[in-house]
Amino acid sequence: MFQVLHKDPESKARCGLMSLAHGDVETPIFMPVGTQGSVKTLHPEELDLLGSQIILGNTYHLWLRPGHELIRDLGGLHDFTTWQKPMLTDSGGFQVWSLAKLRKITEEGVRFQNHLDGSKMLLTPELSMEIQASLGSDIAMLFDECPPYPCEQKYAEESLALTTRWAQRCKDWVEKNQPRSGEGKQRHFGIVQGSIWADLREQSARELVDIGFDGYAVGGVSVGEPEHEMFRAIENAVPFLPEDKPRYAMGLGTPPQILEMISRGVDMFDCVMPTRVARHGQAFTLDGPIHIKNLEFERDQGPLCESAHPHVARFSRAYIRHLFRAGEILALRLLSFHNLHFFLRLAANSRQAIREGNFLEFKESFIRRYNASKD
Ligand code: PRF
Repeated sequence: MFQVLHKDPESKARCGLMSLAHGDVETPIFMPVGTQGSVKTLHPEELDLLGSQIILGNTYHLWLRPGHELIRDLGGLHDFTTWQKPMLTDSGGFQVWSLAKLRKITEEGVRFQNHLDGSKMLLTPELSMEIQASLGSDIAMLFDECPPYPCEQKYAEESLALTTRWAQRCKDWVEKNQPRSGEGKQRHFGIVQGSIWADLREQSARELVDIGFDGYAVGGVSVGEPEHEMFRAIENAVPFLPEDKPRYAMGLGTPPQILEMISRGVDMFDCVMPTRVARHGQAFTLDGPIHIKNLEFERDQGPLCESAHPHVARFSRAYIRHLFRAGEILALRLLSFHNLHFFLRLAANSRQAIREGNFLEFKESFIRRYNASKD
């Protein structure tokens, strides 16, 4: 399902092709986040216009509302949303952790009060896999525990052991209930945990690889740790992951962080940041982020960024600023579109640079310019 096509001679960066049930995905890739089955404010045709190859959905949200059985009965998440390209679903553990109340982790799973109506629920590895099977995503993530940062080494150790036991339970569920093989098959990715400890990251990677999955994610990063710890967590996991399987860093990051991760051998990224900050008036540009509400853009007739897509570049910063200040929904749509374009283009330009053998040069010149106007 995954082929490495080009390797950068100077770093661990690589270009690959992932073949999924709903189509092929070129890596490195950025995946727009569509938590509730919608990438906020955008029409699927706009996602196509942006060249999105794969988007994300969330087990936790879709299970609570409208329910995975309803989505299954209506033909699965692709038919329900009309997005017919690949989709990846996160397993729910991380979202229970960030959204639900009164969470309690036990061997069985996570008990919590749901954030919509307060009712008591239990999410287990088996149920997470069952929900993701009903949604029919191309890639289902395993049910893991993401330890908080900071946490004691002993906690990280026990949490990791639990994540490995849960990974085995996920695998057992899949083998028993999804014997289907071949092209249309749902793929399953393990999630490496272990917080900031090198030996735990190695142990986690080795244990997951022993169980055997279609791809591997590094979780438990971008949870409040300093940036160098985040890079170290990736460096400590990647050497123990197979070359010929995709690697995914969950919930990352700023544009420079994404480039740093690509140079460390990561193939896949997702992050709510481009769409979330868009709704607060922030736009990404090659010279770093700008806040469109600022007075300095009142009479700015230039486009948001010289690299903006024509869909957005036709409008001046002055006009978008006006829309934003006037509370016009178009402003949120244009900024969301623009920011996703920026991240998708970053991935596409990285692929091209890797193919041409000059990725490190591309990364360094991008970061230099992006950070130049910081101070
Ligand atoms: N686990 C899962 N989803 C995630 C994370 C994780 O550790 C993170 C952490 N950055 C984001 N999303 N299942």
